[in-house]
Amino acid sequence: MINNTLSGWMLIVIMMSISGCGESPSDLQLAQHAMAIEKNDECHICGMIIKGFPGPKGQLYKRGNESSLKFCSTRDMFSYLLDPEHQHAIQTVYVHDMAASLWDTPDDAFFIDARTAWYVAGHIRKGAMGPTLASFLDKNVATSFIEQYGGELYRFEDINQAVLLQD
Ligand code: CU1
Ligand code: ZN
Repeated sequence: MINNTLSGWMLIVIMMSISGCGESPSDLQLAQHAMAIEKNDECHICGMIIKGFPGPKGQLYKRGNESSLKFCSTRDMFSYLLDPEHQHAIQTVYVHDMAASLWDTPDDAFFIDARTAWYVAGHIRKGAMGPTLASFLDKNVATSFIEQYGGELYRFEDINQAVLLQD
């Protein structure tokens, strides 16, 4: 009985420190985790239902936000992200690691940090909106993707409108 009460209190104390009681929201380390793409989620750019289309998806959090914007394709995500109006407000960005996924059914357990991912543009595989960026955690996997499907290798910061528009 005493033990139960004690551990109950400890749990409350732990939970208070996790949720950061008393801090202002701007001080909080926001929980901007990669979320699963749900059945009815629509692409923030084109409005398509995201699920059921091939190719890697993206999602991002704007600074200070706790819900992510989701995109049907890495291409639509980058066109949002490269817009000068949004660019500086973006905090966290995720894309699928296609090494761990089938192209037609990307697995939401394998979202990775988009800023450190490797990208292939100009390959022959199609995403939800046609040509798209294939995204990978591992450079070697990206390179073998190129051997099979063509295209060129890019880092996050090298991607611009011209890269997005190539097919
Ligand atoms: Cu679309
Ligand atoms: Zn879209």
